[in-house]
Amino acid sequence: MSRRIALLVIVGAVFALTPTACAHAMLDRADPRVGAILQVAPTSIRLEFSEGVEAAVSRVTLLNAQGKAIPLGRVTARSPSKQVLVIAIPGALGPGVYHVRWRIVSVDGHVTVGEFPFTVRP
Ligand SMILES: [Cu+2]
Repeated sequence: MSRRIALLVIVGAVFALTPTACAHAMLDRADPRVGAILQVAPTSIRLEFSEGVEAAVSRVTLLNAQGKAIPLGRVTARSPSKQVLVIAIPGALGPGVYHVRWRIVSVDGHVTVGEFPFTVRP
């Protein structure tokens, strides 16, 4: 085997060992929707990810326009595939712009973060 072919074989083996199923958990769908303008204040946040996530170690925060955190319920996983997180909003949200910020750990142990706004209109 020539040296060049040996090198190609090694590179191929490294690619084969990289788990192709490891796509990081990205936000697929959200309720409230990303950028939504709502007439009625939401009472929960539902986040659907592209991969299963570990609810126990995932964080979701809701910030008002002043950057103050709104108290939320516990993060719970809702689907058998663990791709859906639901978080209750116990208090009534007044009119304004809010930001949902998430830091989640997918079942493969990788962390992804993101944020999106929604608006409550009176
Ligand atoms: Cu990953």
